[in-house]
Amino acid sequence: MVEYEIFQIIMALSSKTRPLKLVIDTDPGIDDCHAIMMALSYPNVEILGISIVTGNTSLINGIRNIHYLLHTFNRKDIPVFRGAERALDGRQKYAPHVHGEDGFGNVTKDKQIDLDLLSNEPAAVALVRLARENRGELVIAAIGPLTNLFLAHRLDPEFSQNLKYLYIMGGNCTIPRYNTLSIGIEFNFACDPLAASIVLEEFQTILRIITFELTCMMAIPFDMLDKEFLSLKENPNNQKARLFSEVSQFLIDFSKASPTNPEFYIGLASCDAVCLACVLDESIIEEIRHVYACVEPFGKLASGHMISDWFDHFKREPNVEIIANINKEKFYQLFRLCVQE
Ligand SMILES: [Ca+2]
Repeated sequence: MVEYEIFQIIMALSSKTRPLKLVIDTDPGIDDCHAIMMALSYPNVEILGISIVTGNTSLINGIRNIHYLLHTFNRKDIPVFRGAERALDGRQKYAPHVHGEDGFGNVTKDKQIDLDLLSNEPAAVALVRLARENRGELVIAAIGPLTNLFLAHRLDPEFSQNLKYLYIMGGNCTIPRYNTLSIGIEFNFACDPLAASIVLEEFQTILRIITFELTCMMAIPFDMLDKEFLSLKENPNNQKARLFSEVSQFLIDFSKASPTNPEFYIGLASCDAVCLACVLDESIIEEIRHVYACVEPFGKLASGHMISDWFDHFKREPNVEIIANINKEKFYQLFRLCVQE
């Protein structure tokens, strides 16, 4: 309780400092929903736009989902930008088994949703413009495949230099201590390996990478989820808790039923929420590894695999900051924002 009170004081203090200028680039699936709910609930952040990319679900589903979320929060001030409908190689790789047919746990698929926040400006153009308008200040949280970021970079070679940070939820981790957990290829990088490869190779800004394995280490235990999150939906005034509960159930069921990797599925791994937690409150980061990393762009078996050169075999300057550990208790405190009134 004392810890929580301190957290509240810090939140109040942070609202007095200059707001974080943020754009979220997303493929709105269930963990994207958590991440964005957290950002919308954080006191000192100015969300300049949300750009949509194909990934967990189709582009149109993603656009519908984000409107459903923003309408629930009554946030008509945030523009939504339509991004890439396919990866650079033309593929569309969805994950309906994890996120439901609609990407939001089958909550939005039969609903009439007004797409009133959708801008005419294409996502890549908007990203370039917002980076120019907020030179040196804009932070982008990329929580889907990196297609839109690649396109912005090709439109404007100075795009990445204009950013303060690019946070990426993506990539696998092969730090020796995680070897037993590594799956080798992470979904976002697998969706558009070429875009991921170019972003890591060519971007000239601070790239902070939140790997899949780190997000699994931060899974919310199921008993905590029941007690502190899902039970709050019974309060008729808590619309956030109801949204959280209805959208999350599909992913919870998937996580509980997954027999493939019991080490991961001890709770709800909300990958994108871990990324946004680092964006919103850098103080939760406990360990950063500066390393040269690259992505296999075309491989027959391993396209999208991130290679982190821990032992300097390539003799290249570090180009990324891999977030190797964060404070779990602080992450849980930030995650609770998703359902707090
Ligand atoms: Ca995502």
